[in-house]
Amino acid sequence: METPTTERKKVIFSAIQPSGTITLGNYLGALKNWISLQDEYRCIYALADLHTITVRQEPANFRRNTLEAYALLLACGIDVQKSPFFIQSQVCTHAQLAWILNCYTQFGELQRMTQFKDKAAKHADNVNAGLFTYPSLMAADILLYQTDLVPVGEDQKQHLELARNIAERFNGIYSPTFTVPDAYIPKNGARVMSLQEPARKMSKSDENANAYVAVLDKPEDILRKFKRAVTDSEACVRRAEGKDGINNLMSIYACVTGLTDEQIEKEFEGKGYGDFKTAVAEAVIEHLRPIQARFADFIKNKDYLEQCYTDGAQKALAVSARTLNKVMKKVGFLPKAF
Ligand code: ATP
Ligand code: LTN
Repeated sequence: METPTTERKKVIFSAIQPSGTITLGNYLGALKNWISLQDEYRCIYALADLHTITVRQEPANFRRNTLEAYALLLACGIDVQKSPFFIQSQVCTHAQLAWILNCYTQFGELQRMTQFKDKAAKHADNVNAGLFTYPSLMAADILLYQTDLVPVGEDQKQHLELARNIAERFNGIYSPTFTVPDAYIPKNGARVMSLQEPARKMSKSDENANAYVAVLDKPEDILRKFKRAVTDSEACVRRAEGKDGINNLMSIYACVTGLTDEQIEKEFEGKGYGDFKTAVAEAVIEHLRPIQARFADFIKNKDYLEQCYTDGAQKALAVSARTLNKVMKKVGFLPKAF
């Protein structure tokens, strides 16, 4: 009797911007999950560098950030043998489909995006059209790969909803063309908060470097940042409403040690915040140490990095060109004869 062995793995696509130094928030909230999904799913990952220029970048910095982010993600555990990992600007189908999708996206829909409103307020001197149409490019990224699931944090859910609407609209006008993607909300995802203002999320573009821990921060800087973390005056390590700082440190500690809240509360019973902060810092330092060591190796080997992102781009182009060709045919563009 035949056994069904070739069931299609679900496709996962996600991307991160090389807009600065990757933080513990990005790692615990997003990247750690990307790594663990690689066996069960067909994963495709990208650095969304076309998105990054919606905020002005200094060219040399931008180039360095992109290469470093690529090396760091490899160091975190993206396995390019399993998961194509590419740089968005090197795969021309993304900008091409984004233009087409712009013509199937309503002005009013884009106007409702909260990230646009936030970023427009933050960069009032440069509210460019790219910042406004950013969600159609993100929709193109996702839809080009017939993606089933998109692992993202809370902050990207609205953009994903728009991508679904665009896909459904296009499929409705023509015929089924795009898979309609779902958000993938990881079971053990973490929302890491700022160490200085624990009611706000940890963000790599925070002006205050004490508010975030970068994955590549030196051990002494990690220790100092945790020691300065804003907490409360109760001096009791327990999770409770209104204890944003301690709740955040407990979540970080739980994520890197695998302990439960009860186990953590027991471990620090009768101890002060000083001991707890040091323990969190040390656990984070140990967790990041092997990643930092692998990063140091990768970043020295530019030829290897180039080989990986070139291979990733070629694989991504082959898959995405199929979708783009279908779309162009359906819209009615005259086929190329070359
Ligand atoms: P920026 O400050 O430039 O907006 P960011 O640090 O918010 O950047 P993004 O590049 O927008 O990071 O996000 C990359 C991924 O990391 C996304 O999936 C996002 O949901 C996730 N992420 C970002 N910040 C956090 C956080 N503090 N906690 C958990 N996940 C996060
Ligand atoms: N907008 C995302 C990065 C991003 C993305 C994507 C995430 C660009 N394209 C496609 C998931 C799928 C961000 O800023 N975090």
